Amino acid sequence: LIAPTASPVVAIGSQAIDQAPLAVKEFAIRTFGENDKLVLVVGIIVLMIPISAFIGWLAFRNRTAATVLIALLGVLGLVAALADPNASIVSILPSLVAIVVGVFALGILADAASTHQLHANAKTADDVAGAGESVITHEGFAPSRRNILLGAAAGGAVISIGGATLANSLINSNGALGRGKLPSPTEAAPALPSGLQPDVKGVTPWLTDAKDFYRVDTAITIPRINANTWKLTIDGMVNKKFTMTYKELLAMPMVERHITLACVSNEVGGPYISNGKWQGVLLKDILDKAGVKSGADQLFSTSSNGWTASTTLADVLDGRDAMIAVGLNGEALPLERGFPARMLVPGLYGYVSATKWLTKLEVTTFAKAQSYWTERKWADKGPIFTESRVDVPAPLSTVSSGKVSFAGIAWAQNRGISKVEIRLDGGDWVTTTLAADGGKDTWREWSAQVDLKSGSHGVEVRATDMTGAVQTEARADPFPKGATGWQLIRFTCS
Ligand SMILES: Nc1nc2c(c(=O)[nH]1)N[C@H]1C(S)=C(S)[C@@H](COP(=O)(O)O)O[C@H]1N2
Ligand SMILES: [Mo]
Repeated sequence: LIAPTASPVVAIGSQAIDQAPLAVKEFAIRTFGENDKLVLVVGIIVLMIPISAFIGWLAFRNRTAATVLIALLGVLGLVAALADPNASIVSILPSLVAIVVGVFALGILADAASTHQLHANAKTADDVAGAGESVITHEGFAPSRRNILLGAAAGGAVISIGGATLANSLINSNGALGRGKLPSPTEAAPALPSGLQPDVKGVTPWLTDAKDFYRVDTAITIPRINANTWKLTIDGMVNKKFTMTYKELLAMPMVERHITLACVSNEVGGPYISNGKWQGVLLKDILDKAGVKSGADQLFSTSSNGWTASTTLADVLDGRDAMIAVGLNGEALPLERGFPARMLVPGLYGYVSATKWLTKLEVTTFAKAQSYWTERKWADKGPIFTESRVDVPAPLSTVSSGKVSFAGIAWAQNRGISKVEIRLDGGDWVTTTLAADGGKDTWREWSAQVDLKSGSHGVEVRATDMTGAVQTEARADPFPKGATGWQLIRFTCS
């Protein structure tokens, strides 16, 4: 209730994420997708069960050692909570409370269990009074030692899960202080043409609902920032360092733009891409106010939870709509999207551009500063590759033979899509029909109809961007700079 992000489970989970070896992180993202953090928290709670059982067992043999172990577990949570960049003195409270409760609970449970044992022994010796106890337990009424332990385990699990759920709901509720209606943008988004989506059942909606947006970040608990006290600092290689408040940011000229955001961890054909209508202040306007000194080549952004990103400064200043976004689809940013402000640079993968819960911008050089993922060996620069995906038919589905409908999306943010082709069963490439163009920074939908006989088929897709470059066939994994290759899906015609 006092410091949800300092809950021992949450704090240890956050540290596990930041300290985990790259291979483990990749495995977690690949295997559990957007549930990776839920799996981690459940895993921590499950791991606590055998550890607690061991301490309970130890308590019968060496009460002091067991008490020290319980306290050490709490200290672990305390150290993890203090490692958070936003840690304050209240961050030690949840773990301190956990230590006190843990030590007392151990004492009470171990006493209860050993009293029972005493009675059991005494009974067999037929000398209950000699045990010096005033209450004589009766078989069937007295809790057995096993029941005490099971009860303790169940109670502990209920308390941890309940506590974690409560902490999480406090943190994730969309009520952040100062989150209200945004002023209208100075420059509204360009009017959209009709026909952005082909008329095919199962296509991806062109504009992604805020609640359906993909989410990728290292935050187990979503930062809950009070916009009334939030400040953005701009410093580093600038003529004039300054800080600005949320109110000051909203008072600057604001644009509204449709921009497709994509994650570098997306596999070919994967789901980590979404398209939104963003409202924000152009980064160029902010940097002009500060005056960038020559020699700088990196914009290093920091989030309230310590996460950082390295953005190529030239990309921010080359005229594209790189912005500090404060709104998504006509509303203030939802908390999980980075409220009160996040960065967005069309054409760059999120890990080098889309800092959520933004608190600081530092103009610097690549030689001087390394960010969260580049320290973990991902590429310094993350331009988005020209890519495409098949959404209809679904992989391994069965459709009726005859005229078969195909549809999907293609993207090359900051360049735009000029052509999408599909190829059936390794035959010739066929040009598809492009849906209307929503702008060079958004994905573009495509569709086609092909006559097919019954049996098993495979379809491949490839896009060409507005520079004329064709999507590369070369297969590459997401690490270290994004997956490439043509998607191939198999389906059956009945
Ligand atoms: N503070 C913070 N910002 C972050 C991240 C993060 O882990 N922490 N992840 C980045 C990555 S890798 C991506 S792909 C985008 C995803 O943005 P979304 O979750 O709003 O879709 O956010 C970026 N911004
Ligand atoms: Mo990402």
